[in-house]
Amino acid sequence: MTLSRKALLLVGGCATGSLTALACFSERGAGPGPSGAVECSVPVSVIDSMNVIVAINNFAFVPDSILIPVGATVTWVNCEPAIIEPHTTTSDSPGWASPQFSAGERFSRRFDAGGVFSYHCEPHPFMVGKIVVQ
Ligand SMILES: [Cu+2]
Repeated sequence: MTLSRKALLLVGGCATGSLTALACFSERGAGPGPSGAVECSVPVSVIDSMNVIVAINNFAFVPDSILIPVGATVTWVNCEPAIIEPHTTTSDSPGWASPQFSAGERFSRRFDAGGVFSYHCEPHPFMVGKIVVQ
């Protein structure tokens, strides 16, 4: 019992800190990736049913489309190398607009209503994504 409780606490910790989240990514790693892949190259990490990570990597949201339950929180983690300029996550319709965040940083938003939410990166309009909340 003690062991499983500790494991649960660790999982919870993954949702609360960007550095921890990155560590979780590599722990859960998808095995060997393409050479030059950044540390958190796992496309998405469902920490629990209410916490989902979208990676920003190579000027793309990965995955670019996700389905989440109402009330879930999406955390975008900038997985780019440090030399890459910062990104944003900005809803196409009024909704949310993150500040620019650099490599290793993150931005979270909770989705309390159902719907389809398209978003983009402000400095790089070709970076687009979609969140379906059901
Ligand atoms: Cu961008």
